[in-house]
Amino acid sequence: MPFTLPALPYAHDALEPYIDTLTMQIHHGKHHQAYVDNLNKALAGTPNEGKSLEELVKHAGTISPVVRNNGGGHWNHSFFWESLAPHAGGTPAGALGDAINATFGSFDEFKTKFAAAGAGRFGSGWAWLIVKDGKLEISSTPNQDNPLMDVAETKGHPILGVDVWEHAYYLKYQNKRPDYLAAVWNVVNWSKVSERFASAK
Ligand code: MN3
Repeated sequence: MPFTLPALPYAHDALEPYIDTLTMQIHHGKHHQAYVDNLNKALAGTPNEGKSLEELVKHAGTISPVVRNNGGGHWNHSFFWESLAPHAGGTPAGALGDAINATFGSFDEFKTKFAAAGAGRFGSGWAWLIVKDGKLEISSTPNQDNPLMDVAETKGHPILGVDVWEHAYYLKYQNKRPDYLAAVWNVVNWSKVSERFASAK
């Protein structure tokens, strides 16, 4: 079964004014669609055809670069759309909020460190909040790699991922990646992230 583009879990304009409508339309409809199409094309007729996306991603080091990049792109974006929501943001509560405070000192400290990971990623990539050995950690990956990959510098279970490719923010924020990263906090779906935290532990 070929992979398909998942529907956005909200309207293209639902994350305004933090993430603009045109960016969402192009990001989901063109960029993510292209990862799906190129992944299907690269897998067709190969022994990896029919494998799950998780299986492909876990073995990123031994699959072809085109499958690694487009499989990672498909996994990362599917995860990203669900990490965001309209009328979201705020401060995470419950076990996740407690773990963030215990690990990073405070929610503000966490946000500063996460933003630094995103802003410090040279070129294109992702910033992540992961669970590693039961503990929270911030990491970043280049290109469309992610912390599930065998090739990741820091491996773990992602519970939040933020796309820092220019295509994620350039139309509205141009070169100001830190402004985009600051705005994203208004649309982080903390209930989804909490759910992932509970199952990753
Ligand atoms: Mn992207």
